Amino acid sequence: MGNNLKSLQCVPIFSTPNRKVNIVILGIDQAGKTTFLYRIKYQELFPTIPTIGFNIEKVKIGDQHMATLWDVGGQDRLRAIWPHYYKGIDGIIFLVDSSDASRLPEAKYELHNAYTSRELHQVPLLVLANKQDLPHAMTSEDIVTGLGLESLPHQNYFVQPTSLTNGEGIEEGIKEMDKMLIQRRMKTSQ
Ligand SMILES: Nc1nc2c(ncn2[C@@H]2O[C@H](COP(=O)(O)OP(=O)(O)OP(=O)(O)O)[C@@H](O)[C@H]2O)c(=O)[nH]1
Ligand SMILES: [Mg+2]
Repeated sequence: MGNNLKSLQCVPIFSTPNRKVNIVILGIDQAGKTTFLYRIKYQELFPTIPTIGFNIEKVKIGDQHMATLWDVGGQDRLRAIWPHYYKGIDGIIFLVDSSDASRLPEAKYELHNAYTSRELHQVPLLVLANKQDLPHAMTSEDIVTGLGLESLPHQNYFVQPTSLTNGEGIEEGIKEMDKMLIQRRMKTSQ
């Protein structure tokens, strides 16, 4: 009996299976959504064409999460389809082209419009201030103000500067999403 107990104690405990989460990647056209999807899936930079419809990949996030990432087309005429991806969503990644201040109001409009859907409330939001490698890229603070993040219906967001071209900030952003997913789960299970 004693021996049996000892050997049981030595068995590694895989008590945290991968948790399945759904994450939708939003942002207006040219922000870098598809580039991001393939960058984190294959750790490579792939040439992209504008997305019509959606792309989908499964990616491990942190130690606990197996994420299904939905990358949807961001062209004006395709944005009406975004709400079809909100059901059962666990996280949002919103990309912005930080080098193009002229389109920030358009991005803000679409982000706030998305938040009129209640499914997105309380869901962690990771904003990627992308294209930091380009001249005059806006800072995280510019993006917080320009997107009006403080006036969203909830305050569970994080802004991460990234360059998908040179890979900067991607890992940090994913780590933050992982953290926010865990925090949300702990909060909802209380
Ligand atoms: N310089 C630079 N270019 C980038 C970066 N990320 C993406 N791009 C480029 O931006 C362009 C648009 O990228 P996509 O990933 O196709 O953009 P998207 O958001 O998926 O666009 P839609 O599918 O039309 O909604 C491509 O030419 C990318 O190579 C970046 O960090 N820096
Ligand atoms: Mg795309």
